[in-house]
Amino acid sequence: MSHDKQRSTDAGASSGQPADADAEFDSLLPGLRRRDFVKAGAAVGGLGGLAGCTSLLSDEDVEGTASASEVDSSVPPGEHDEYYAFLSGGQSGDVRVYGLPSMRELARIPVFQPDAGRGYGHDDESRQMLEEAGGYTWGDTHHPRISQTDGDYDGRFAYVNDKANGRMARIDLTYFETDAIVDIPNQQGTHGACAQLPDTDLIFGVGEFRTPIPNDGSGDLEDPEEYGSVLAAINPESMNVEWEVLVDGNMDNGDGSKEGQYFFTTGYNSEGGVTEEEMTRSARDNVKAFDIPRIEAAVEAGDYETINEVPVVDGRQDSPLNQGDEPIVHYIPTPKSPHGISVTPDNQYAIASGKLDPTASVIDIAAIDEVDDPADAIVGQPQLGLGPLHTAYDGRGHAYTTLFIDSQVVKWDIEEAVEAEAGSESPVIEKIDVHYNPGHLIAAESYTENPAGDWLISLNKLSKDRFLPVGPQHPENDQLIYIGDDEAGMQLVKDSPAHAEPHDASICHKSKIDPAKTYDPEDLDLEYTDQGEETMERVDDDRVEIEMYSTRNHYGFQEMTVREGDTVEMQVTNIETTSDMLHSVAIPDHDIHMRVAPQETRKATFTADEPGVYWIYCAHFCSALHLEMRSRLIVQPEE
Ligand code: CUK
Ligand code: CUA
Repeated sequence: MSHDKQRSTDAGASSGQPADADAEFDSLLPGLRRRDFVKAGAAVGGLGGLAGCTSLLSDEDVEGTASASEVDSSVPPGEHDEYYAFLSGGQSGDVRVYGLPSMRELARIPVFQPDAGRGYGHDDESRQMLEEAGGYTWGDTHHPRISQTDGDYDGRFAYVNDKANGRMARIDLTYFETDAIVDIPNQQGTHGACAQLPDTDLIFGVGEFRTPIPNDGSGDLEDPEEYGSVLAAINPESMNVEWEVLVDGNMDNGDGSKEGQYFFTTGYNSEGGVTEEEMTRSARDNVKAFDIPRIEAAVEAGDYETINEVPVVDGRQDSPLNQGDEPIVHYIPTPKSPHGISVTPDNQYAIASGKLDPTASVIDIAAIDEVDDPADAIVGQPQLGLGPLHTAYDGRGHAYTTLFIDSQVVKWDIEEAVEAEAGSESPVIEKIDVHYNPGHLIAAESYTENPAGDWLISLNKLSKDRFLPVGPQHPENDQLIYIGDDEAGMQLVKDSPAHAEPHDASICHKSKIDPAKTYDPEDLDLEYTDQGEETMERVDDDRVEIEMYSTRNHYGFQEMTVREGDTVEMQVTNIETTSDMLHSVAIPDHDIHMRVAPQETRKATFTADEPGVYWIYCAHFCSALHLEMRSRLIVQPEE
């Protein structure tokens, strides 16, 4: 692979970007070099203080700098996209599915929040799942990751974290629906989420917030010295937490090495502080490299304490398990508060982005166990720009890193970063402006051993002036960038407004996912009720069980009569075999919208507590007689 550094200027100019970003920066802050600004900014509170960098320009002054790209990203009506992109929904608690490159939103999969559009949280099964997972009405999804086999996507499951309530969920990619949620003991703020590769043997939840462990009020709540955070290893089939490792400091993001040995996390607040000032006092933090086989050996040997029924292994720096030359957790010192971490497709390096430092740290994975001083495992530290957050790969030896403060994506050469002096800008190939302040970025199949190398999405936190104004809450802006042509450089292709608030994504080729067109009744626990098999039975003084079917354009019963105060268990099978022929059971004044897709059976239990007549109807527009698809629920008053 070769590149021409001169091109960085050319490519920048052709996309309308200032050729010399330094000069632009200097003109904004006369007399202050951008590097000095980093130091000054970090000293006064870091990212928070710097986040307004683009705000130095008023909204009116911010102009779209990239001209329309020549790259064809059109997907004609009726044709399919090449890729599925799974984006987290942040505080909306869902996972969105985009088609790429069209950026059309194909689905929203509710995960941690009820969603009437899919009847999620409206039938007994999903309601019970949400209830058992804590009963919260929202979650904060950040990192959706697709299961892999042999280092490639297998299209079976996606996993996603809930930062708000310390949970991990699994999405079944046959049906594109959430099928399991685990409430992780001893962990608050489950942030990073990733699998043990290459075969998804474990799912890791990275605990961000430090709390007393157990956090049940039994210890000293005031003393931060008593707080800790844990890495949780979850069985991907049972979704049980198998073990946890207690560490020093907060953890942030995570990624697994490609051959199963290590799991990496970034961290901040190695100081153990509780205020912003205390958390950013030290100039150094660390990346933790968890040695999974050694941790499992410690669990096997009984070297743990059981807390809330989970074996917790002590991985703090002063733990006996970390003395000697076979530590279970390597603490690799980096500049303060590294944020994103991702392993290169060839498994050579783990790259941690600096956040409060303008560099990324390139960790040589093979060296981790060889070096005496963990710091020596860092073999490259290219200077990338302001606020580097996350890094993705094209499989051609390039890394792409978001620069939150500079509002740019920087493309750089990994091997050149290893060869160059620490702090050198020479590995930088080019930068492209994004709009504005990007968090994650993700390249197609970047988390696998073979990235596709064509498309990249920059998940920008601010959209400012890019769209028609819709009030004070602006949409986020997911920008599509073409990275398939190293000669032409990165090309901005389109803007795509997004509901709050995607953080990370996984992009998978369509050939690797095989969604079902209808349900297989064998996959469901509830029994299928065919036409002619419908039953309505009073099983108790105050309990009625109904099993019926639905089809165009009626339900198994035209009317159902119960008594005030009855508990009604209503089970419905959609007996349609035609794909896309959905029905639903909407019950006015009972807060129920039960969706039934073709060959699906669902059940909802409710109390008929108000006498009267309720028109049950189908809310999915199914045919010309859709409005006539109704049934009377008659609730007779108590005598
Ligand atoms: S995090 Cu949000 S931009 Cu949760 Cu991976 Cu970095
Ligand atoms: Cu069935 Cu509308």
